[in-house]
Amino acid sequence: MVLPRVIRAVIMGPPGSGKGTVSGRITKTFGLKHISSGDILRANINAQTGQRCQVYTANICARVTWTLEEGPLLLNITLDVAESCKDKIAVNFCFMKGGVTHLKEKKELGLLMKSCIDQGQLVPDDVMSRLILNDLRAIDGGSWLLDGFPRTVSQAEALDVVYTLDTVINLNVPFQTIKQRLTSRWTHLPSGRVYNTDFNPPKVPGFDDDTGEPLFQRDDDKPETVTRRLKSYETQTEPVLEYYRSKGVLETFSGTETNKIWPHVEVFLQRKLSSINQKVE
Ligand code: G5P
Ligand code: MG
Repeated sequence: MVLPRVIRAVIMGPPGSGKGTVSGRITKTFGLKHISSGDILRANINAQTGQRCQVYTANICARVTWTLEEGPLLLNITLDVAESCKDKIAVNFCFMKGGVTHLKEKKELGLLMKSCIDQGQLVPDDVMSRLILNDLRAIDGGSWLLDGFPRTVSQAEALDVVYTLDTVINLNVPFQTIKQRLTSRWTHLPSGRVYNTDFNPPKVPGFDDDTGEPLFQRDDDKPETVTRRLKSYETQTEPVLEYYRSKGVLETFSGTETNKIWPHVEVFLQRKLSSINQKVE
């Protein structure tokens, strides 16, 4: 389906409600770009802390003669190539004077994100908003579907300053259903593709269907962490639903099975797109 004009949408719902699964179907059917805050955080953690993927580091030091009063300047170039992201080799050039402060800060930010996620807590609003708004800027006018952001009223307000949303899809799935699902989830970290040993198992157990790369179980899917994530959803994210309801953009879909919820989401989005088209004509 060809998109008529830029569409900006958000998908919300408790942890494990199927946001990633439904987003995959929306992306396939309607061609919006899927931006998952959790996937972005996990990719940042991998890149910055070197965890969960092998990192080869080559330090090339070159002494450069400098004519300033302070004397010679040490030019330190660090090249990191993550084995699991061979097709997306990241090259960081850090020009440092007086130590490795910049790299150290990046690593500490990665550890902060990891520690929040592992404890089932939210990453601070300012870090999160900067991260996501940067990514949205990079899309440069294309249509997108935000999954997992905003998660607090403060994040919703930060998004509002820059973009007007066309719709907010809310997946309303009972907490009891969610707890069972998350313990059997397997994720392909580089792409964010999710599997479930009961609902949508991979063709080869433990490996991604498309790339054949290994799947991981998320650390935050432990039962006690899931309980904390659900609590934080109730206290910090549910007020965001009210925020969007009052703006008239919230559309809620309730149920316990994604396959039953999805056809309603699909029809809703088809109608939404054709009403936007009519307004454009
Ligand atoms: P994430 O990564 O955004 P959550 O907690 O919002 O994590 P999660 O866990 O990714 O959400 P989901 O995307 O809603 O869940 O659900 P999913 O992955 O599609 O489905 C869950 C499982 O159920 C899968 O195995 C799927 O196959 C299966 N499934 C789907 N439908 C069905 C069904 O009908 N039946 C069955 N049996 N199974 C099904 O965020 C992670 C952390 O990052 C931080 C926070 O610390 C957060 O906890 N974070 C942020 N912090 C601050 N601000 C933000 N904006 C942040 N965003 C992320
Ligand atoms: Mg998800």
